[in-house]
Amino acid sequence: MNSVEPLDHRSESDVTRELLADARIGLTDSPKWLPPKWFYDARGSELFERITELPEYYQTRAEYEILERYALDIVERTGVDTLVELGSGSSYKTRLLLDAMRKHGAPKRFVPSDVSRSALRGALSALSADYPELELHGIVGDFATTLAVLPTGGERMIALLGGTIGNMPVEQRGGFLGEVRSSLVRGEWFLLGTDLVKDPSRLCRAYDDSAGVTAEFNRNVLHVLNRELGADFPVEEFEHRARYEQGRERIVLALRARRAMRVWLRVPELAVELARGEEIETEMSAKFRRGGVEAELEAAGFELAGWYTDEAGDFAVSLARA
Ligand code: AVJ
Repeated sequence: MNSVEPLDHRSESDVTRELLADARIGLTDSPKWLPPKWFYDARGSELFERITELPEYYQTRAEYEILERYALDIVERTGVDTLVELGSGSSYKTRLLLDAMRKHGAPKRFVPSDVSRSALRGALSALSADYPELELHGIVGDFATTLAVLPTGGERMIALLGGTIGNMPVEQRGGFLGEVRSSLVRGEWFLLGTDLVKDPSRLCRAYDDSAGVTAEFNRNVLHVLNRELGADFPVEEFEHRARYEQGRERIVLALRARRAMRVWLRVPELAVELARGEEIETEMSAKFRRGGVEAELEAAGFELAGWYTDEAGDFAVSLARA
């Protein structure tokens, strides 16, 4: 029997403590920064879903196109019947993999995991209606939490789609990929979505859309801090910034204070001073090339078994064998 209630090993106070620790480290650093996983409360996850539909944000459509064309090939080559998705969100694109698994044989189990409980519940209830034969097992948590409680058994594949790996600083990616590799046994599979290096002006537009949805998404992290940590960020006094760092081939999102201010985080007391024009960096989104993805996968003990791109060459899905 499937449950739309995901497993949540975290207590509310664990989450608050972790957010506070992150805020303490990031907001006392120079430049100031916050980890992107805190964007995704219920509202942040909804705003992200709206981003995926924006005309400027090509990534989700490109990855959908890839999976539409190659999901069956991927499933046939791997023979997987158990899919674990990290950062699953709505799991909308993942349905293409589940559909291919149905065509090929039968999907046994799907394990979506996300930091947003509300996004995960929404995905689970839609999936349980449309895939009644599928064993569903949702996990609320970040990547580390999920990898630590990964179900065993079946022919498994771990998927990290949407280009989310680009959020990790390059120094962290090796460690993360190593953890994915060591949670799998030899011969199991990893499917990785990566946004590709392209014209910087298209990249900037994808992260600074004309409807202002990305700006709202970016500012949402301050609403999260205000609510969860009793902070008093004047959210509207922050300007959304998106720039492309050519040398590092990554987009950086930041929130820029329109005026000097002192912000209080009251659990426990922490005062943060911002100068007029000072930025808080809220997200990195690295862009990739085939050679780099292949080298990083190999360094972690994977073998690149498939490289799939959309027609325009905007996005890639890599199939890697442990
Ligand atoms: C969900 C991490 C893939 O980096 O493009 C979209 C998040 N941020 N617009 C990305 C995001 C601003 C997105 N990922």
